[in-house]
Amino acid sequence: MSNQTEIKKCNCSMCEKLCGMFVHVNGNKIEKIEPNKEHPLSQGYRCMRNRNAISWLNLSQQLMYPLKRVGERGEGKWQRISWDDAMGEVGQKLMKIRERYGAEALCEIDGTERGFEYWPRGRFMHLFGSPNWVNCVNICSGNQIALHKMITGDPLVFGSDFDNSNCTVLWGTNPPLSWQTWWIRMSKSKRERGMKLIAIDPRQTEATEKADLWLPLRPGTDGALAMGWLNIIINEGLYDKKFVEEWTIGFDKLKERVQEYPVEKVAQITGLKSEDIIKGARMYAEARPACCICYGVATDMIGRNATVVEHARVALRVITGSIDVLGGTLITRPGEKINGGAYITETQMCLVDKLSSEQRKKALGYDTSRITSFRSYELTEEPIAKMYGVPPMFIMPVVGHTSFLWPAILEGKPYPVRALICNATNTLAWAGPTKKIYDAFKSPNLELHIEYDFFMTPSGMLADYVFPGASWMERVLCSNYLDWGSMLLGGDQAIAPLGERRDAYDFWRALGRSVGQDEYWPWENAVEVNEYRMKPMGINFKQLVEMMVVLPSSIVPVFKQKKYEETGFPTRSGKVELYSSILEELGYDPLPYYEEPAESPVSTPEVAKEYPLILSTGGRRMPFYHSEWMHWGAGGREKQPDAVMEINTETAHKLGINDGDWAYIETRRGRIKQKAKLNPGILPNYVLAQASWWYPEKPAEEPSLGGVWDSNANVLILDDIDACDRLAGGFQARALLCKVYKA
Ligand SMILES: Nc1nc2c(c(=O)[nH]1)N[C@H]1C(S)=C(S)[C@@H](COP(=O)(O)OP(=O)(O)OC[C@H]3O[C@@H](n4cnc5c(=O)[nH]c(N)nc54)[C@H](O)[C@@H]3O)O[C@H]1N2
Ligand SMILES: Nc1nc2c(c(=O)[nH]1)N[C@H]1C(S)=C(S)[C@@H](COP(=O)(O)OP(=O)(O)OC[C@H]3O[C@@H](n4cnc5c(=O)[nH]c(N)nc54)[C@H](O)[C@@H]3O)O[C@H]1N2
Ligand code: SF4
Ligand SMILES: [Mo]
Repeated sequence: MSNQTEIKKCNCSMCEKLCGMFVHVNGNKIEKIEPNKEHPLSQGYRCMRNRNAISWLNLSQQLMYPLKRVGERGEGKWQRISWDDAMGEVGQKLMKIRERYGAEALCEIDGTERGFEYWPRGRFMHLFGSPNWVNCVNICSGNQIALHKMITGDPLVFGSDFDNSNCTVLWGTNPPLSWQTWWIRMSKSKRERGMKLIAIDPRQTEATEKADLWLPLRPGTDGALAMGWLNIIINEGLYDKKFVEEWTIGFDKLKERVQEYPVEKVAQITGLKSEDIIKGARMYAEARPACCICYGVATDMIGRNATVVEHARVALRVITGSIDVLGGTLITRPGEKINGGAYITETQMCLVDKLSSEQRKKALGYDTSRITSFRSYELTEEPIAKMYGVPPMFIMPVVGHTSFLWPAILEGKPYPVRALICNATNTLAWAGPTKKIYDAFKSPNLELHIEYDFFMTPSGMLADYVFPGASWMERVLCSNYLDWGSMLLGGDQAIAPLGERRDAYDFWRALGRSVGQDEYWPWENAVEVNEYRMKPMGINFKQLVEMMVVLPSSIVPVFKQKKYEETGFPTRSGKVELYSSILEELGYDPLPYYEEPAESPVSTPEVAKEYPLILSTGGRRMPFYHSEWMHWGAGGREKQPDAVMEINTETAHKLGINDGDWAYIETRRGRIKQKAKLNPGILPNYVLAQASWWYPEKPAEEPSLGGVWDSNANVLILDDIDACDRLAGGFQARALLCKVYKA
């Protein structure tokens, strides 16, 4: 067999799109990778990251075996250790910590849901007894999902149907660089069907250039714009009266609320022209019901008002009757039967019920960021479970927030956190402010810090143990997109893991067994457990890989629209709650509203005197993926060696900065250096910096820590609890105040 090339059907997970690939394998070597044109989701798409996948896998910096720290944290001294020995030591420490401080003293951190499966982590944590998962999703879509579930019962966030839409709104997103597969579909709809495109972004991009209408608003004022659109659509009678009457509650109260946002006031807040605001509202509503608002991450990071913006946008979707219809926002429901049986969902695999109500209440941020707490999960759970027959998606809506974690480690408040397991996430790069995290990672109070990654990252440099992960080429995939809907996606493993790398199932199973959870991890490997999950559908893993994606009868052969006409909505009232009874019960405003960011030219004019520019961090660039692709030799740094910030051409010239110059960006929290890219189409007082930047070629020890202080925009962000998203706790990383000067 060894000299024969085999072609494996796999899914790339170098980002969350999971594009289908054919991987040509000889022995345990990958010869080439080709995009799979027959894959129903990606249809032959591949990006630059995937084109460089083989060189990426061959990077000498890929971790091959577990490492244990021997010097001080950050000294860069490591020794190789076997998985068994390392897990044995870790298990002992975890059990001691639990005995002394309680199970909640362990916190798990994770990032973009790499591999698109969360149940092994949930299962481990719930069996261990800790409610503390901290995750980037409360600044990235998880907050929106939690909110949607309260208002409509369904996680609408990724359901935009660009293929049939007549008007798509890009609200704080630039899909040509972030969601290329969506952008291809949008561009096709525009070209072939004349779909209208509206882009809401303070910066000119490829997307705003293609748009029929571009609204360059002042960063952070999105909530005011959304309230203004609601005002116009309601007062001009452009909404779907029948749907509103039959399927919503609270419309009259919403109507009253939006009167506080006349267009002139909104124009004044956002800096947009009244006629453009009106034009946008009409363009969107007149396309109903085939109109959709695409997911964008920008507003999730504006702090205080973040999730409330989405509350207003849900209302925009609802009053136009554009949910659960083609061209609007599609709803698919987990737990639906495929081949006569439903597979076991992630939430079911998580064993949420094993976590006592007493432990649930201890979750960090339980009383503060209440929509992403167990309390709100429980309030939404019953009607959803009743309708679907399975509990709702778990992970996204129930996450702790970083702002509460660092004090728990440093000061033991509200209780001590003594151990961290960081799963596929480079916390020192994605979260902030970097100094706070650094202090927590260095603290003697932190008795155990584990990282599980492909590489030694700046976060790993401060850990006690670093475990090597298997990449998409070295593991299988079985995902239903985190319990989003009822589709199931399967992909093969191309090669056996290199060195001693392990997939997530093996990693979490080993951890579970190290603390006595053996009976809950009976499956030997990921394929076995996937077959267990699929058994009710009557197919095995090999068949799933052959089929690539299995869809339930409601989406095949045609998407079944307006399912609510038969079932109602899975909310407590059975209707869409424009006036949210759950938000009210949680002590929040049941209706959407606008609030200025904690730091802005309006709320802190005295700060603006010294820091006159508005800073957003994190605009996506290819091929970078958060803190990934910084290694030379993988095809990223060759293309763009340094971090880039975009600034208005005239503004830059006034500051004596030319294109390509190094410039400092400074906020009240600190300063970093990035290279200026002049853009004549960006608002004159607005700067967009790349986030999560580090330099793998710099020393992997203190004080450099892979250059994590030099250009990483998370040095600059704001995470005072009062500045964070009131509903979900996300920190403020966009619409901050800064100054820029030549380096
Ligand atoms: N200032 C600012 N901060 C931001 C953002 C912003 O726009 N501005 N964006 C936020 C958003 S939207 C997100 S989603 C987060 C992203 O946050 P994260 O997803 O945590 O991203 P990274 O910091 O790059 O860390 C990912 C790490 O996981 C490793 N990895 C990748 N895949 C796998 C895998 O399959 N297995 C294992 N074991 N390891 C893997 C990578 O090598 C990398 O070191 O960042 C957030 N932070
Ligand atoms: N290449 C690449 N692709 C990615 C990722 C990656 O790291 N690299 N990350 C993935 C992930 S996890 C996510 S969440 C998505 C995010 O991808 P997108 O949603 O496209 O988000 P960004 O590119 O960060 O920002 C989009 C735009 O928001 C604008 N913006 C900044 N502040 C504001 C504001 O206050 N209001 C408004 N309306 N706009 C503002 C910026 O100018 C920018 O053009 O990308 C995914 N795709
Ligand atoms: S990295 Fe590129 S090819 Fe891979 S899943 Fe993402 S978009 Fe698709
Ligand atoms: Mo994200």
